[in-house]
Amino acid sequence: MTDGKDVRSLAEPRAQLWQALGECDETRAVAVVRGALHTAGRAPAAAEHQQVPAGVHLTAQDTAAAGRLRAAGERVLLELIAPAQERVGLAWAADDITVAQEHAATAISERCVAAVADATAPALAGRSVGRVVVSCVDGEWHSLPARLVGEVLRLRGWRVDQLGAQVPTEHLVAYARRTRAQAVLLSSSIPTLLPGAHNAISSCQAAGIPVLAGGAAFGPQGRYARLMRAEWAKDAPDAATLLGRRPTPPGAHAARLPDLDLPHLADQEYTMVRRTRLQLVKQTLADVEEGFPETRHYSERQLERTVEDIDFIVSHLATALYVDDPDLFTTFITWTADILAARDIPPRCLLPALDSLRTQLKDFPRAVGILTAARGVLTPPPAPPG
Ligand code: B12
Repeated sequence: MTDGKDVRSLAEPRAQLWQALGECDETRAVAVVRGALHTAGRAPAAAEHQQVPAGVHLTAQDTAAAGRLRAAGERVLLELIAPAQERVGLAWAADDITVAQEHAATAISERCVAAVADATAPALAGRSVGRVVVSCVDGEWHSLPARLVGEVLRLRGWRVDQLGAQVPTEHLVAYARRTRAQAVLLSSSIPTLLPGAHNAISSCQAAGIPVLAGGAAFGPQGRYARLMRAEWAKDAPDAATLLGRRPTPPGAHAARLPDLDLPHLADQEYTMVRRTRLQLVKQTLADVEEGFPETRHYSERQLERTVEDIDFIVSHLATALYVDDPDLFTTFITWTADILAARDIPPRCLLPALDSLRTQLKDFPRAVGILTAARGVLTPPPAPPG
């Protein structure tokens, strides 16, 4: 990290990249990234006193220069491209950009990551401290976070096999075994995929392969990864440190049943909610139409969206039951309420759905507790007078 006075600060490229993403200008975005690499990769003395002429490339023959180029690549990935992507997410959530603009910006970010990989390739020659697989959980489309992590590890000397988005667990395990990977780095951004992540973790471990989990889905400080007995890293540098300690491969054994890590699953609440999901969604839609008469005039598309939203609510409820954490659901409801508010839809429209589910699941104490907590988030007590 640098302060504002550092001549190699990325503040200016950050603003330029954001502008290029907003204008969907891929050529400009890549030029900004290349320029930032060049600036960040300069030796401090050179950066302070000299102008390095454009077109002069640092090569791997110069060890110090190669080291600087790798460090610059890491900074550009984590301090320039990653924050831009996070800002894209915030802009979408605030309804400042459309889904199409968000897709376009992400495609450009992917191109920027590739530009860093190309530019830093000469600084890597001959170095490999080991081999790892980086993969998304089955069903996970957010491949860019995993890609960023993999690229940083590559810059730190690891040979990285990037498997990308939504990798079926059996294929992940087979691949990691075949390549004798020292670890699988598992990425997930969407909490509803946690049961699948758990399966991937225990299947890899059963095959004797250590797992390092990361990404927003694993919760604050990776609390759900730990629940599933995986190591967790908050970011790529953290992952590199953990990998450097050479995690001990677990002995090969049969994959664990989820209940072994999560004894609360014995109450069957998660299983029942998962199994009756379609019925729950159908009844909730009927109750929402009852409690929120505007929905009766919805177009087919609006109705489809409402069904998707209810399905997302039920899936998050099931996941909160899986990890036995009401916070997972209340965080999701707060997020949904913010998304709705930014689109001038009153968050209270979620209440009929929560109430319907609470009635349908009245015999499931953990589910009722979670839904009640979420209701409390949407209906905070009135502020005391004065
Ligand atoms: C781009 C994007 C997409 C793209 C993904 C394209 C791609 N190729 O990656 C598309 C359009 C496909 C998409 C789809 C969806 N998305 Co989206 N998406 C995003 C967005 C804007 C950027 C993701 C990103 O690249 N982030 C940048 C990286 C750098 O941040 P990061 O994820 O935190 O990763 C860092 C660390 O967490 C860590 N890390 C990550 N993985 C790992 C792994 C290991 C091993 C380690 C050590 C570390 C590590 O290192 C990373 C680098 O520093 C985010 C917003 C955001 N804030 O991230 C939303 C976001 C993640 N998406 C969201 C949602 C809801 C969805 C959809 C459900 C939308 C929908 N209704 O269809 C779908 C889900 C599809 C699915 N099944 O996966 C929400 C999730 C909210 C939530 N709590 O669930 C977010 C947060 C948007 C928002 N602002 O609300 N999305």
